[in-house]
Amino acid sequence: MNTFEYRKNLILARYEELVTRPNIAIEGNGVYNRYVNPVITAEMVPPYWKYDFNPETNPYFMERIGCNATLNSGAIKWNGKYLLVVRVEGNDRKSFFAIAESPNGIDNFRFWSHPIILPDTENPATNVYDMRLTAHEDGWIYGLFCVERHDDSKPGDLSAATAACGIVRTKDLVNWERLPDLKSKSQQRNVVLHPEFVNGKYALYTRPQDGFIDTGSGGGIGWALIDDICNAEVKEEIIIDPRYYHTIKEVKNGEGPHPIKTSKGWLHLAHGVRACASGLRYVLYMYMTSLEEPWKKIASPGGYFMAPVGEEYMGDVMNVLFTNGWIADEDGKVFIYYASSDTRMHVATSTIDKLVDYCMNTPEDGLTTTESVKTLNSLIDRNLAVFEK
Ligand code: M1P
Repeated sequence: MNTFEYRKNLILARYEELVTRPNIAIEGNGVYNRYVNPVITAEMVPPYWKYDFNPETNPYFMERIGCNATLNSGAIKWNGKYLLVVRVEGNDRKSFFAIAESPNGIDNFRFWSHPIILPDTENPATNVYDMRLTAHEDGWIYGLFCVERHDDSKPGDLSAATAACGIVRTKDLVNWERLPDLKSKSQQRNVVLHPEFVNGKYALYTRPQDGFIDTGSGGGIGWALIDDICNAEVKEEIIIDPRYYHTIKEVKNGEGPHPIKTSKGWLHLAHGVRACASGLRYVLYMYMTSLEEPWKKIASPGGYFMAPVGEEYMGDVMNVLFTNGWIADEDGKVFIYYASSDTRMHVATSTIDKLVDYCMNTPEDGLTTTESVKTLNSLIDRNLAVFEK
Protein backbone atom coordinates (compact mmCIF):
# COMPACT_ATOMS: atom_id res chain seq x y z
CA MET A 1 0.00 0.00 0.00
CA ASN A 2 1.40 3.44 -0.84
CA THR A 3 1.77 6.28 1.65
CA PHE A 4 -1.38 7.99 0.44
CA GLU A 5 -3.61 4.93 0.91
CA TYR A 6 -2.02 3.90 4.20
CA ARG A 7 -2.37 7.35 5.77
CA LYS A 8 -5.83 7.98 4.38
CA ASN A 9 -7.14 4.70 5.85
CA LEU A 10 -5.46 5.40 9.18
CA ILE A 11 -6.84 8.95 9.48
CA LEU A 12 -10.36 7.86 8.50
CA ALA A 13 -10.30 4.94 10.95
CA ARG A 14 -9.11 7.16 13.80
CA TYR A 15 -11.81 9.71 13.00
CA GLU A 16 -14.56 7.06 12.92
CA GLU A 17 -13.42 5.62 16.22
CA LEU A 18 -13.51 9.06 17.85
CA VAL A 19 -16.91 10.17 16.61
CA THR A 20 -18.62 6.88 17.41
CA ARG A 21 -17.17 6.20 20.87
CA PRO A 22 -19.87 5.98 23.52
CA ASN A 23 -19.89 8.53 26.31
CA ILE A 24 -20.45 7.47 29.89
CA ALA A 25 -21.80 9.58 32.74
CA ILE A 26 -19.70 10.04 35.88
CA GLU A 27 -21.79 10.21 39.06
CA GLY A 28 -21.08 13.65 40.45
CA ASN A 29 -22.19 15.97 43.25
CA GLY A 30 -25.91 15.26 42.88
CA VAL A 31 -26.49 18.47 40.91
CA TYR A 32 -25.09 17.30 37.56
CA ASN A 33 -23.04 14.52 35.98
CA ARG A 34 -19.96 15.08 33.88
CA TYR A 35 -19.06 12.59 31.10
CA VAL A 36 -15.94 10.55 30.50
CA ASN A 37 -15.16 12.03 27.04
CA PRO A 38 -15.39 15.49 25.56
CA VAL A 39 -18.24 15.68 23.02
CA ILE A 40 -16.31 17.54 20.32
CA THR A 41 -12.59 18.02 19.84
CA ALA A 42 -10.48 19.41 17.00
CA GLU A 43 -9.79 15.79 15.98
CA MET A 44 -13.52 15.29 15.34
CA VAL A 45 -13.65 17.84 12.52
CA PRO A 46 -14.21 15.81 9.32
CA PRO A 47 -10.98 14.72 7.62
CA TYR A 48 -12.28 16.11 4.32
CA TRP A 49 -12.06 19.60 5.87
CA LYS A 50 -8.37 19.05 6.56
CA TYR A 51 -6.92 16.80 3.87
CA ASP A 52 -6.79 16.97 0.11
CA PHE A 53 -8.14 13.53 -0.89
CA ASN A 54 -6.62 13.65 -4.37
CA PRO A 55 -3.51 11.38 -4.60
CA GLU A 56 -2.24 13.47 -7.53
CA THR A 57 -2.09 16.70 -5.56
CA ASN A 58 -1.47 15.20 -2.09
CA PRO A 59 0.64 12.04 -2.53
CA TYR A 60 1.76 12.04 1.14
CA PHE A 61 -1.80 12.56 2.38
CA MET A 62 -0.63 15.58 4.38
CA GLU A 63 -2.95 17.86 6.32
CA ARG A 64 -3.56 21.07 4.36
CA ILE A 65 -5.91 23.07 6.61
CA GLY A 66 -5.46 22.44 10.32
CA CYS A 67 -8.04 22.81 13.08
CA ASN A 68 -6.79 24.19 16.39
CA ALA A 69 -9.82 23.98 18.65
CA THR A 70 -13.56 23.40 18.90
CA LEU A 71 -15.05 25.47 21.67
CA ASN A 72 -17.79 27.80 22.89
CA SER A 73 -20.87 26.36 21.18
CA GLY A 74 -24.47 27.50 21.01
CA ALA A 75 -27.04 24.69 21.29
CA ILE A 76 -30.56 23.92 20.11
CA LYS A 77 -32.83 20.87 19.73
CA TRP A 78 -33.88 20.64 16.09
CA ASN A 79 -36.05 17.93 14.51
CA GLY A 80 -35.37 15.68 17.50
CA LYS A 81 -31.56 16.06 17.18
CA TYR A 82 -29.13 17.85 19.49
CA LEU A 83 -27.31 20.53 17.53
CA LEU A 84 -24.28 22.56 18.51
CA VAL A 85 -23.21 25.65 16.61
CA VAL A 86 -19.54 25.09 17.32
CA ARG A 87 -16.88 27.79 17.34
CA VAL A 88 -14.26 26.08 15.22
CA GLU A 89 -10.86 27.74 15.31
CA GLY A 90 -8.40 27.05 12.52
CA ASN A 91 -4.64 26.91 12.85
CA ASP A 92 -4.78 30.45 11.44
CA ARG A 93 -6.58 31.62 14.63
CA LYS A 94 -9.75 32.56 12.75
CA SER A 95 -12.98 31.20 14.21
CA PHE A 96 -16.03 30.22 12.23
CA PHE A 97 -19.32 28.51 13.01
CA ALA A 98 -20.19 24.95 12.07
CA ILE A 99 -23.07 22.73 13.13
CA ALA A 100 -22.48 19.35 14.74
CA GLU A 101 -25.40 16.99 15.33
CA SER A 102 -25.96 14.15 17.79
CA PRO A 103 -28.87 11.73 18.13
CA ASN A 104 -28.72 11.73 21.95
CA GLY A 105 -26.86 14.88 23.05
CA ILE A 106 -23.95 13.09 24.71
CA ASP A 107 -22.00 11.36 21.93
CA ASN A 108 -21.88 10.59 18.19
CA PHE A 109 -21.63 14.26 17.24
CA ARG A 110 -20.90 14.71 13.53
CA PHE A 111 -20.43 17.96 11.69
CA TRP A 112 -22.73 18.92 8.85
CA SER A 113 -20.92 18.92 5.50
CA HIS A 114 -19.97 22.62 5.42
CA PRO A 115 -19.41 25.41 7.95
CA ILE A 116 -22.13 28.07 8.21
CA ILE A 117 -21.84 30.75 5.56
CA LEU A 118 -22.20 33.87 7.64
CA PRO A 119 -23.03 37.00 5.65
CA ASP A 120 -20.77 39.96 6.55
CA THR A 121 -21.79 43.58 7.08
CA GLU A 122 -20.25 46.40 5.06
CA ASN A 123 -17.64 46.59 7.85
CA PRO A 124 -16.20 43.06 7.73
CA ALA A 125 -15.09 41.38 10.95
CA THR A 126 -11.59 40.07 11.57
CA ASN A 127 -13.01 37.30 13.71
CA VAL A 128 -16.39 36.02 14.94
CA TYR A 129 -17.15 33.70 17.85
CA ASP A 130 -19.38 32.40 20.67
CA MET A 131 -22.85 32.26 19.12
CA ARG A 132 -25.87 32.17 21.44
CA LEU A 133 -28.94 30.67 19.77
CA THR A 134 -32.47 31.75 20.67
CA ALA A 135 -35.64 30.31 19.14
CA HIS A 136 -37.65 33.48 19.72
CA GLU A 137 -41.43 33.59 20.05
CA ASP A 138 -41.47 35.78 16.89
CA GLY A 139 -40.76 32.56 14.90
CA TRP A 140 -37.10 33.18 14.01
CA ILE A 141 -34.02 31.47 15.39
CA TYR A 142 -31.49 34.18 16.23
CA GLY A 143 -27.75 33.84 16.59
CA LEU A 144 -25.94 36.56 18.54
CA PHE A 145 -22.16 36.44 18.48
CA CYS A 146 -19.05 38.47 19.10
CA VAL A 147 -17.63 40.45 16.18
CA GLU A 148 -14.00 41.41 16.59
CA ARG A 149 -12.39 44.17 14.53
CA HIS A 150 -9.12 46.05 14.82
CA ASP A 151 -9.41 49.37 16.63
CA ASP A 152 -8.16 51.72 13.93
CA SER A 153 -7.90 54.58 16.42
CA LYS A 154 -4.74 52.79 17.60
CA PRO A 155 -2.72 52.23 14.43
CA GLY A 156 0.29 49.98 14.96
CA ASP A 157 -1.11 48.49 18.18
CA LEU A 158 -1.48 44.83 17.23
CA SER A 159 -3.47 44.02 20.37
CA ALA A 160 -6.02 46.82 19.87
CA ALA A 161 -9.37 45.26 19.11
CA THR A 162 -13.03 46.13 19.49
CA ALA A 163 -15.90 43.81 20.40
CA ALA A 164 -19.47 44.24 19.17
CA CYS A 165 -22.53 42.01 18.97
CA GLY A 166 -23.34 40.58 15.54
CA ILE A 167 -26.87 39.33 14.83
CA VAL A 168 -28.09 36.72 12.34
CA ARG A 169 -31.38 34.89 12.05
CA THR A 170 -32.62 31.79 10.28
CA LYS A 171 -35.63 29.52 9.90
CA ASP A 172 -33.74 26.40 8.81
CA LEU A 173 -30.20 26.71 10.31
CA VAL A 174 -28.86 26.61 6.73
CA ASN A 175 -29.71 30.04 5.33
CA TRP A 176 -28.75 32.90 7.62
CA GLU A 177 -29.85 36.50 7.30
CA ARG A 178 -27.44 39.08 8.69
CA LEU A 179 -28.95 42.01 10.58
CA PRO A 180 -27.02 45.16 11.50
CA ASP A 181 -24.71 44.80 14.51
CA LEU A 182 -26.09 45.91 17.86
CA LYS A 183 -25.55 49.63 18.39
CA SER A 184 -24.28 50.38 21.88
CA LYS A 185 -22.33 53.19 23.57
CA SER A 186 -19.87 50.66 24.98
CA GLN A 187 -18.18 47.63 23.47
CA GLN A 188 -20.22 44.45 23.96
CA ARG A 189 -19.48 40.73 24.30
CA ASN A 190 -21.64 37.86 25.62
CA VAL A 191 -24.91 39.42 24.42
CA VAL A 192 -27.89 37.04 24.58
CA LEU A 193 -31.45 37.36 23.27
CA HIS A 194 -34.25 36.53 25.73
CA PRO A 195 -36.69 34.06 24.07
CA GLU A 196 -39.88 36.04 24.79
CA PHE A 197 -41.06 39.59 24.22
CA VAL A 198 -40.99 41.67 27.40
CA ASN A 199 -43.43 44.58 27.45
CA GLY A 200 -43.81 44.04 23.71
CA LYS A 201 -40.07 44.45 23.07
CA TYR A 202 -37.07 42.24 22.38
CA ALA A 203 -34.91 41.87 25.49
CA LEU A 204 -31.15 41.43 25.63
CA TYR A 205 -28.73 40.31 28.29
CA THR A 206 -25.67 42.46 27.65
CA ARG A 207 -22.10 42.76 28.95
CA PRO A 208 -20.96 46.33 28.51
CA GLN A 209 -17.19 46.80 28.51
CA ASP A 210 -14.88 49.77 28.10
CA GLY A 211 -12.17 47.85 26.27
CA PHE A 212 -11.78 44.60 24.37
CA ILE A 213 -10.62 42.64 27.45
CA ASP A 214 -11.31 44.93 30.42
CA THR A 215 -14.92 45.59 31.30
CA GLY A 216 -13.79 48.78 33.09
CA SER A 217 -16.89 50.70 34.15
CA GLY A 218 -19.14 47.91 32.78
CA GLY A 219 -20.49 46.54 36.05
CA GLY A 220 -21.68 43.05 35.10
CA ILE A 221 -24.48 41.37 33.17
CA GLY A 222 -26.85 44.01 31.83
CA TRP A 223 -30.44 44.09 30.54
CA ALA A 224 -31.79 46.21 27.71
CA LEU A 225 -35.07 46.38 25.83
CA ILE A 226 -34.85 46.75 22.05
CA ASP A 227 -37.51 48.38 19.89
CA ASP A 228 -36.48 46.94 16.54
CA ILE A 229 -34.35 43.80 16.20
CA CYS A 230 -33.63 44.71 12.56
CA ASN A 231 -31.94 47.88 13.77
CA ALA A 232 -31.07 46.94 17.33
CA GLU A 233 -29.83 49.65 19.64
CA VAL A 234 -29.13 49.67 23.38
CA LYS A 235 -30.71 52.90 24.56
CA GLU A 236 -30.97 52.13 28.26
CA GLU A 237 -29.13 49.40 30.10
CA ILE A 238 -29.36 48.31 33.73
CA ILE A 239 -26.99 45.89 35.49
CA ILE A 240 -28.94 42.90 36.78
CA ASP A 241 -26.07 40.70 37.98
CA PRO A 242 -23.10 42.77 39.14
CA ARG A 243 -19.53 41.61 39.47
CA TYR A 244 -18.28 41.90 43.03
CA TYR A 245 -15.02 42.09 44.95
CA HIS A 246 -13.52 38.77 46.12
CA THR A 247 -16.13 36.57 44.51
CA ILE A 248 -15.93 34.20 41.53
CA LYS A 249 -17.05 37.10 39.33
CA GLU A 250 -14.74 39.77 40.65
CA VAL A 251 -13.13 40.75 37.33
CA LYS A 252 -16.03 40.17 34.96
CA ASN A 253 -18.97 37.93 34.16
CA GLY A 254 -21.19 37.18 31.19
CA GLU A 255 -24.51 35.50 30.45
CA GLY A 256 -24.17 31.98 29.02
CA PRO A 257 -27.03 30.66 26.88
CA HIS A 258 -30.50 32.24 27.12
CA PRO A 259 -32.29 31.37 30.37
CA ILE A 260 -34.61 28.37 30.65
CA LYS A 261 -38.22 29.07 31.70
CA THR A 262 -39.39 27.02 34.70
CA SER A 263 -42.50 27.23 36.88
CA LYS A 264 -40.34 28.85 39.61
CA GLY A 265 -38.59 31.46 37.48
CA TRP A 266 -35.95 31.82 34.74
CA LEU A 267 -32.87 29.64 35.23
CA HIS A 268 -29.65 31.38 34.21
CA LEU A 269 -26.21 29.95 33.51
CA ALA A 270 -23.26 32.35 33.26
CA HIS A 271 -19.49 32.60 33.55
CA GLY A 272 -17.58 34.46 36.24
CA VAL A 273 -13.94 35.52 36.07
CA ARG A 274 -11.44 36.22 38.78
CA ALA A 275 -7.74 37.07 38.66
CA CYS A 276 -4.96 35.03 40.24
CA ALA A 277 -1.19 34.69 39.93
CA SER A 278 -1.54 32.36 36.95
CA GLY A 279 -3.94 34.67 35.09
CA LEU A 280 -7.71 34.71 34.79
CA ARG A 281 -9.85 31.85 36.11
CA TYR A 282 -13.21 31.29 34.37
CA VAL A 283 -15.91 29.27 36.15
CA LEU A 284 -19.63 28.72 35.59
CA TYR A 285 -22.31 29.92 37.98
CA MET A 286 -26.11 30.06 38.10
CA TYR A 287 -28.84 32.43 39.21
CA MET A 288 -32.62 32.74 38.81
CA THR A 289 -34.85 35.66 37.89
CA SER A 290 -38.57 36.34 38.24
CA LEU A 291 -40.90 34.89 35.60
CA GLU A 292 -42.81 38.16 35.26
CA GLU A 293 -39.78 40.45 35.56
CA PRO A 294 -36.81 38.53 34.12
CA TRP A 295 -34.43 41.35 35.08
CA LYS A 296 -35.08 40.80 38.82
CA LYS A 297 -32.94 38.24 40.63
CA ILE A 298 -34.80 35.82 42.90
CA ALA A 299 -32.00 33.32 43.67
CA SER A 300 -28.26 33.64 43.72
CA PRO A 301 -26.40 30.50 44.84
CA GLY A 302 -22.97 31.42 46.18
CA GLY A 303 -19.74 30.30 44.55
CA TYR A 304 -19.27 28.41 41.34
CA PHE A 305 -21.53 25.80 39.78
CA MET A 306 -18.74 24.20 37.73
CA ALA A 307 -14.98 24.81 37.65
CA PRO A 308 -12.29 23.02 35.63
CA VAL A 309 -11.25 19.52 36.76
CA GLY A 310 -8.53 17.20 35.41
CA GLU A 311 -7.77 17.71 31.72
CA GLU A 312 -10.25 20.59 31.63
CA TYR A 313 -7.52 22.78 33.15
CA MET A 314 -5.28 22.21 30.13
CA GLY A 315 -5.47 23.84 26.75
CA ASP A 316 -4.93 27.01 24.80
CA VAL A 317 -6.19 29.28 27.58
CA MET A 318 -5.74 27.39 30.85
CA ASN A 319 -8.15 27.36 33.80
CA VAL A 320 -11.23 28.26 31.75
CA LEU A 321 -14.75 26.85 31.63
CA PHE A 322 -17.09 28.74 29.33
CA THR A 323 -20.67 28.04 28.27
CA ASN A 324 -23.05 29.48 25.72
CA GLY A 325 -25.34 26.52 25.04
CA TRP A 326 -27.74 24.23 26.86
CA ILE A 327 -30.81 22.22 25.87
CA ALA A 328 -33.81 21.43 28.09
CA ASP A 329 -35.73 18.37 26.95
CA GLU A 330 -39.49 18.02 27.30
CA ASP A 331 -39.00 15.50 30.15
CA GLY A 332 -36.96 18.03 32.18
CA LYS A 333 -33.48 16.66 31.38
CA VAL A 334 -30.94 19.43 30.78
CA PHE A 335 -27.81 19.10 28.62
CA ILE A 336 -25.20 21.69 29.60
CA TYR A 337 -22.58 22.21 26.91
CA TYR A 338 -19.34 23.81 28.07
CA ALA A 339 -15.85 24.32 26.72
CA SER A 340 -12.67 23.73 28.69
CA SER A 341 -9.61 25.94 28.37
CA ASP A 342 -10.80 27.33 25.01
CA THR A 343 -9.94 23.95 23.47
CA ARG A 344 -12.74 21.33 23.46
CA MET A 345 -16.44 20.81 24.15
CA HIS A 346 -18.00 18.77 26.96
CA VAL A 347 -21.47 17.94 28.19
CA ALA A 348 -22.88 17.69 31.69
CA THR A 349 -26.44 16.57 32.39
CA SER A 350 -28.92 17.52 35.06
CA THR A 351 -32.66 18.23 35.31
CA ILE A 352 -34.70 21.38 35.67
CA ASP A 353 -35.87 20.24 39.13
CA LYS A 354 -32.30 19.69 40.32
CA LEU A 355 -31.06 23.00 38.92
CA VAL A 356 -33.94 24.92 40.53
CA ASP A 357 -33.26 23.08 43.81
CA TYR A 358 -29.57 24.01 43.49
CA CYS A 359 -30.40 27.68 42.91
CA MET A 360 -33.01 27.92 45.67
CA ASN A 361 -31.13 25.96 48.35
CA THR A 362 -27.46 26.76 47.89
CA PRO A 363 -26.56 29.49 50.38
CA GLU A 364 -25.73 32.88 48.91
CA ASP A 365 -22.20 34.22 49.10
CA GLY A 366 -22.06 36.17 52.36
CA LEU A 367 -19.12 38.15 50.91
CA THR A 368 -16.86 37.73 53.98
CA THR A 369 -15.05 34.84 55.65
CA THR A 370 -17.08 35.37 58.84
CA GLU A 371 -20.37 34.98 56.97
CA SER A 372 -19.08 31.91 55.07
CA VAL A 373 -18.09 30.19 58.33
CA LYS A 374 -21.47 31.08 59.91
CA THR A 375 -23.25 29.50 56.95
CA LEU A 376 -21.06 26.38 57.16
CA ASN A 377 -21.57 26.05 60.93
CA SER A 378 -25.32 26.30 60.50
CA LEU A 379 -25.26 23.23 58.19
CA ILE A 380 -22.89 21.35 60.50
CA ASP A 381 -25.12 22.01 63.54
CA ARG A 382 -28.26 20.89 61.71
CA ASN A 383 -26.49 17.71 60.55
CA LEU A 384 -25.09 16.91 64.02
CA ALA A 385 -28.62 17.25 65.41
CA VAL A 386 -29.80 14.74 62.78
CA PHE A 387 -26.97 12.29 63.65
CA GLU A 388 -27.75 12.53 67.41
CA LYS A 389 -31.37 11.50 66.94
O1 M1P B 1 -10.59 32.98 27.06
C1 M1P B 1 -11.73 32.87 27.86
C2 M1P B 1 -12.92 33.58 27.22
O2 M1P B 1 -12.63 34.97 27.13
C3 M1P B 1 -13.67 35.79 26.63
O3 M1P B 1 -14.73 35.86 27.54
P1 M1P B 1 -15.00 37.27 28.31
O4 M1P B 1 -15.57 38.17 27.29
O5 M1P B 1 -15.95 37.06 29.43
O6 M1P B 1 -13.67 37.68 28.82
C4 M1P B 1 -14.17 35.32 25.29
O7 M1P B 1 -13.21 35.65 24.32
C5 M1P B 1 -14.39 33.82 25.21
O8 M1P B 1 -14.52 33.45 23.87
C6 M1P B 1 -13.24 33.04 25.83
O9 M1P B 1 -13.60 31.68 25.95
